[in-house]
Amino acid sequence: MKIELIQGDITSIPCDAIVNAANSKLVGGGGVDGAIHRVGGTIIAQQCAEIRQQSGGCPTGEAVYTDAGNLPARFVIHTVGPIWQGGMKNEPELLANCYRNSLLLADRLGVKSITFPNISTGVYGYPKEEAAEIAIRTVQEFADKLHSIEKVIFVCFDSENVKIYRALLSQ
Ligand code: AR6
Repeated sequence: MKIELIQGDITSIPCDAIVNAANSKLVGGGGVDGAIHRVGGTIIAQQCAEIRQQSGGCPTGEAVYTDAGNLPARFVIHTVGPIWQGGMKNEPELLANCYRNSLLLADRLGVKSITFPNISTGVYGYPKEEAAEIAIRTVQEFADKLHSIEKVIFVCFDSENVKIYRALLSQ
């Protein structure tokens, strides 16, 4: 399995599955979530509403999926990162769960390539360096347990995250 790093807008990068940093009600919002709903179109919100009706939404650390609408992908995997509250509220485990559960779900869907944003590092306030270490470590730990996934792409929007990921991935 290959790990790549790209700086840019996750909605413009073709892949099989795009991971969204959603909220637990799956109601859409700002940041990457807003961009994914805007570009993907209303089908994503419609399917999120169905999930909400069936199961109430998506708990922190879990992952669900919808179609990708007009995005250059087959699926959107919606995962919910933890809100940073100082680090003593299980945030590291919950953030690792986001990456783990998104990978497992994507693998079950037969996904070959998957793009991840820097979950929780925007509105949810997770420190970027710590979040990047968890993201990379969790993906690397799972590499040999996955069957269909051939490529994981970390998509960094801001230059601070790009620098952090570049340094960690070159170690
Ligand atoms: N492509 C890739 N990354 C992006 C994009 C984009 N188009 N736009 C922003 N980012 P955030 P969170 C980066 O706030 O912290 C939403 O309202 C951004 O630079 O999108 O998990 C949801 O509905 C940052 O590094 O997600 C939730 O309520 C990263 O994406 C809440 O925000 C995550 O920032 C989730 O907060």
